[in-house]
Amino acid sequence: MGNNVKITSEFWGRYRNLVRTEMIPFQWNVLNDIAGIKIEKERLNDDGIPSEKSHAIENFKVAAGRTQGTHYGWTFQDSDVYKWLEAVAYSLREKMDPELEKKALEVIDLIADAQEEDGYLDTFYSILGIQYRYQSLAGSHELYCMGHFIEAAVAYYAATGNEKVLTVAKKAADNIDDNFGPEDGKIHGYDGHEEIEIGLLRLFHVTGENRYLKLAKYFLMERGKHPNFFREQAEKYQGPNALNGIEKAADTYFQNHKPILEQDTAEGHAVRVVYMCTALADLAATTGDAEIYGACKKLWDNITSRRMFITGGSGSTFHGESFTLDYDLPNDTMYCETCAAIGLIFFARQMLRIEPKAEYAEVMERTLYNCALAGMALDGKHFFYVNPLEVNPAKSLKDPGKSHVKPVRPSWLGCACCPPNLARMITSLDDYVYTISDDAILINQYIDSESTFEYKDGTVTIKQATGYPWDEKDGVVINNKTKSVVRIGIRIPAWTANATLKIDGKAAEISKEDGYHYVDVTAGGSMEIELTFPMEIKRNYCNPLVSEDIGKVAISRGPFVYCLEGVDNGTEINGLRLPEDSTFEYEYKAGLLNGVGVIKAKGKRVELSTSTELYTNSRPTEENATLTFIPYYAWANRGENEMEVWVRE
Ligand code: FUB
Ligand code: ZN
Repeated sequence: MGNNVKITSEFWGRYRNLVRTEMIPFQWNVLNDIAGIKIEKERLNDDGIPSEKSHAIENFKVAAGRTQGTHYGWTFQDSDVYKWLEAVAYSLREKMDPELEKKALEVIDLIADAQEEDGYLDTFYSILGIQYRYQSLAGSHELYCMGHFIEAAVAYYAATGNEKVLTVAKKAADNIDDNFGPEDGKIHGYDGHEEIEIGLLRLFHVTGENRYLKLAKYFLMERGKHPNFFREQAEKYQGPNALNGIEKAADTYFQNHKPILEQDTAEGHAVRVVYMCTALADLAATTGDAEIYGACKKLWDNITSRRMFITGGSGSTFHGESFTLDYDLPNDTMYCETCAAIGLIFFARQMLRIEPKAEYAEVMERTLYNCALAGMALDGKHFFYVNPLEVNPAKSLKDPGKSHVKPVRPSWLGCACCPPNLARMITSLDDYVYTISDDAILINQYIDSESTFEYKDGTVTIKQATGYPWDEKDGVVINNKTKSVVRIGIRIPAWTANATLKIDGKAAEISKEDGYHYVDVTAGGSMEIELTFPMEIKRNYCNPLVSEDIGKVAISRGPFVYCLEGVDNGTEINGLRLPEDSTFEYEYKAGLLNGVGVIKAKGKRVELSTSTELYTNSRPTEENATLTFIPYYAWANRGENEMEVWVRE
């Protein structure tokens, strides 16, 4: 039976249905080039972005010898298919759908047919020159793609018991193992984009095969020990263009500047960093290695306390889609790629396996309900790659430095890493609600759900009844059907100081241990917990070292960060101000944006000058205005308009 978390939440139910009924079929059509949509470049006027079509399934057909043709798209085009397959796996886990299963089985057959005899799997090189494989790892993404396939295969196998997909994954992993490692005759290197490490660890967890753990560790520990590795490969490389100039990127771009255990700050490409950290934390949790854990902790602290936007986004510049430096968090030129948010959620989940600290669950929540969810439109068919905290559509159109900051979500993007990543994240949300360890079961996320865990010598069921994320209560019923006392840690949200608790109907004092309140449920017994968490509307301020946010305030309620959007507040919204003493009114509007809590406050608006002069010596005057805030995730669903999270106070 295993562990089963059945999400019954209205909020998440809608999203998960949307992924199943709209997003997965839509993405399937896109991957097959039959969606009839326009694919947009993620940056305007960038000729290097392939955006005529996806061609992702066709690449496999060509590699499998089923059709004639050539490869089209990025070197990592295969990963779009793998992430789709992974999302299908979780979706089938939640609800069997024979038609979808049929499609998935066809895709698995196609992937198996595209796999080389020796296990190598990558359509780019299978089509364009297998003799050049593993020779341009800075940009080739071969191991990255196989890592995504392995993740999908493990998920599909776990959901359905399909042996074939796991066999293909093991063959691919074995090929990598045959070609990489410390032994003479093998390549002493690693992929330019971390991901294979995550896949190998997942394969280890499902097969128990030590070689995969060893290989994942090898890739992680080798990284940064050979900063010249990519350059040396690139100098010799004669194969098809897999590099696109990436080999000239700084070592930090690839987290290749020093060994991982010595890296104190998050450097370079943000998605790469958080994927690397996810694998590193999984390795630390799996092996109990304190030094590796220390490295995870340093990077976690640096990201979340110095380099993360209030929405949970990360990556401060589009140059290299990268981190920059501490406290550099520009609101309207940043990157905040959807995949980086998703990767941070992965990282948080692994950190929770290592130590029961609610800060990981808090960051997971912040990132999930804000940056990650903003990555998709409410229709499940439009997606952001970049998630800004401030947008002026005219500037995005005219300023090349802001052409990546789109005011409206495109249907699909030339680089399509984010949409299928969202699909697999949302369909696997059940894996993020709890952390199970021998010491305790942690309730990390308040999500209406019914769960059964095989635990110790029996089972434990936990039912959460909550109207979260809008409502301020979670009723938890625990049934301990084991012969031991079971410890449950319930996260007390950090965003309120006024939470209260009742246990079996009686008020109880909250005692926080690293953010969790622990209770012991007797063997064979049950317990009812009622947690109330008032969702005060909060004013959030940034450390003044973040120069962009000085004198500004961001509004939040519960897990949601709020924003002002032009459609509710008119144009030139930078001219709005929320004085320190204005009070808030909150109303849940069921008919707006699929149901959102709206916050209103009295504020001021700079009166636009009647003069056209650029500079004057008279201070602008202000008029009264009502400011209307909506949750950040729901912005850009009502046409093109301005938006800002940080508002002048
Ligand atoms: O390189 C593969 C993916 O494409 C990255 O994770 C994204 O940031 C995008 O660059
Ligand atoms: Zn992405």
